[in-house]
Amino acid sequence: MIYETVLTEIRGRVGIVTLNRPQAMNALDHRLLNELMDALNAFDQNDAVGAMVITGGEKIFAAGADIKEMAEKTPQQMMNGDPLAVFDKLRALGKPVIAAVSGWALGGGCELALSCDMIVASESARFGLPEVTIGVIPGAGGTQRLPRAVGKALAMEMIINDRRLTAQEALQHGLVNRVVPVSDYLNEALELAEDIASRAPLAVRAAKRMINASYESLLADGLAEERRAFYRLFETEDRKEGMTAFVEKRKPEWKGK
Ligand code: DAK
Repeated sequence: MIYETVLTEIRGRVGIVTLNRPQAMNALDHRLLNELMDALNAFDQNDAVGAMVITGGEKIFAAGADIKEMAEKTPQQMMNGDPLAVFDKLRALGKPVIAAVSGWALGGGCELALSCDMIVASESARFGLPEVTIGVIPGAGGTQRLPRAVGKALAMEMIINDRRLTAQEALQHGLVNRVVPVSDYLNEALELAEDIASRAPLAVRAAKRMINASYESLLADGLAEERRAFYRLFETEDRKEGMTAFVEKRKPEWKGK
């Protein structure tokens, strides 16, 4: 398959996709997103591949969604085209995907890295979600994945105040797996991917799926369960006793009922 905006290669047992729109800072336009997903799907189906790496260039991973492509779009066109729904498909891949990031990972580029299973960063990597500065918000998972990765306080600052993280800060806050010199980041990611590819494939797939389930869906499940538990407690005698005791300014007498 010949692509225009990504390069693909299999090295050892690792499928590599390189984002390749350097003239546009690897901005994620419609074509690039489709080609990226097509290439990843092909690697996911290929038994010779055990893990995948997405990378960009040394100076830029990706500068986000293509602002020039988006600028004239109507809300309806954005929703109908939904180019960034590609990120949902990325999550559904069975084999682990590592982002090898050097230079800027901004906006949708940062969200792309966040959608991968691990991130290897070069010392020059920089992470940010500047969407608010152009009047939108992260729309490809950033508001949901970033707080889970770095915590609410820092996520608020990054998304609302356009605070950008250096590679070392990203490591310190748990956004990336490791930081290595620029000359090594791709090799480091490839070694990590090769190590994954050498392990029991079904166990690796299951491990990836389950870790992502804990990370992505259990919060929603947990919140729903928490609410159900709260309402169940509302039916108990002790709940009534506790609230009544508060109002009557006395100590409650618990019955365990
Ligand atoms: N889109 C289009 N073109 C871009 C671009 C982008 N995101 N970023 C850079 N370019 C282009 C520049 O316009 C310039 O083009 P020419 O002028 O040469 O034609 C060329 O790439 C080189 O850029 P610079 O001259 O700016 O290069 P510098 O080295 O000075 O700066 C930079 C590099 C990456 C710091 C800077 O270019 C920059 O700040 N870029 C914009 C970063 C940004 O704001 N990214 C957030 C984009 S918004 C959605 C889900 C998600 C999203 C949207 C919708 N839905 C589900 C609906 C996501 C939104 C975003 O990501």
